[in-house]
Amino acid sequence: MKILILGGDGYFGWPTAMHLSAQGHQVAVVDNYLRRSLCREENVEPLVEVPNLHQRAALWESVAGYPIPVFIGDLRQWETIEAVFRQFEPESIVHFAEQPAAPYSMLNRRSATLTLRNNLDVTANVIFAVKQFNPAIHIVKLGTMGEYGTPAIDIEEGWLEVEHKGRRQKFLYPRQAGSLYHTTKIMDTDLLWFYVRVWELRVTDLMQGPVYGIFTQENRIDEALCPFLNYDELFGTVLNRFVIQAVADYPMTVYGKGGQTRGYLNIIDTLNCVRLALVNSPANGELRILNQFTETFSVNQLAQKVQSVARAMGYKAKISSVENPRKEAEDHYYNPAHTGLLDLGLKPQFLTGEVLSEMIEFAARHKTAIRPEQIFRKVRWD
Ligand code: USQ
Repeated sequence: MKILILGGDGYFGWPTAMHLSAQGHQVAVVDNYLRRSLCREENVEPLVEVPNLHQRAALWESVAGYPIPVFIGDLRQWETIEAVFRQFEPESIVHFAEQPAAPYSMLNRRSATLTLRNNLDVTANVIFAVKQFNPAIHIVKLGTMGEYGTPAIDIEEGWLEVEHKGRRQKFLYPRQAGSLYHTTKIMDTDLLWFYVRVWELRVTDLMQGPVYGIFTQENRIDEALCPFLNYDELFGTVLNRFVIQAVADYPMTVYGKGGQTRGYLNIIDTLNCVRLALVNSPANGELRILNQFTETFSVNQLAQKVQSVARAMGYKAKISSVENPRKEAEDHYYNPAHTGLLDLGLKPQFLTGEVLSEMIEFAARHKTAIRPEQIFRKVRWD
């Protein structure tokens, strides 16, 4: 399959590109290095410097033998997306090309409008390009479990059958996000659903939970192939942050009561889920929604897991409760369905002590690069 990965430089983009090319697909990547430039602007660098896309593609071809063409450009510009579609002629698109961080979207007015414009403009351009160049293209779009929020009823997989005054209809499951970033993902879903109805596009929306991890099957050959590992408050996800904090002897920053519960997954499973979605595509005129996570944990449970493994490795691994800079429920019901990807064949990689100790070892190898001042800067939702 010819697969075009939008946002190919990111935490998921590059590992997905290697994974799909190693499975025999023809893969190309596009990126404008937005994530890198936002990190530089905000002075929050990933733990390890990552080579640029051209360098990573050359390294991957030299060690694994698979070429990955690289396009550098801004997908908000029609000329960019048009040129890439004409040259590569994709059969499937994996759309990761978004500003991915909730705290960044809540930083100030500029970061908010950048998030809105970037995320919606790129999604709209993808839709228009697919319609113009090949409406049979399967769009696999990265959404988020955060679209649903934390309702007091069970979360279904994308849709809810509603009975009202004796009549029934299926609707998109009610969504109420907890940040502007998450709200742009709701808007993406609405845009895609609209164009699925009017233009009969073929779309999978993957509602992913927070991801952790660094290693995949493909990047163990050379550390230069590993993805960004952000541990700062803006771009780092919670478990990756806790691992670095434990190694840096920085008390783990549990926000508020720590009862916030989410559906988590290993980065290896992100790649498996995207591949399974691609090889089992929906029909034209279908918006398929899959909840993409493997286990639910509260923030307290995550901190305790990191603490127990890190202590066995000789770290103090203290946990501290800090005032929650976000506006979110800290003690809530959470029971989301997630059978769709298991039915497609997903074999989950669970959060074991071994997975955690490997992450801790990686962080320890790069301990001198950890900058404690970027761990907590209190980006408040209010
Ligand atoms: N949290 C802490 N301490 C920290 C950092 C986070 O207690 O130091 C808490 C947060 O308040 C939140 C939970 O941990 O309740 C998860 O936070 P996170 O930063 O790992 O995840 P989030 O901001 O929700 O966003 C991440 C990704 C985003 C993805 C989302 C999936 O950055 O791209 O869409 O996870 S989900 O959370 O299911 O919406």
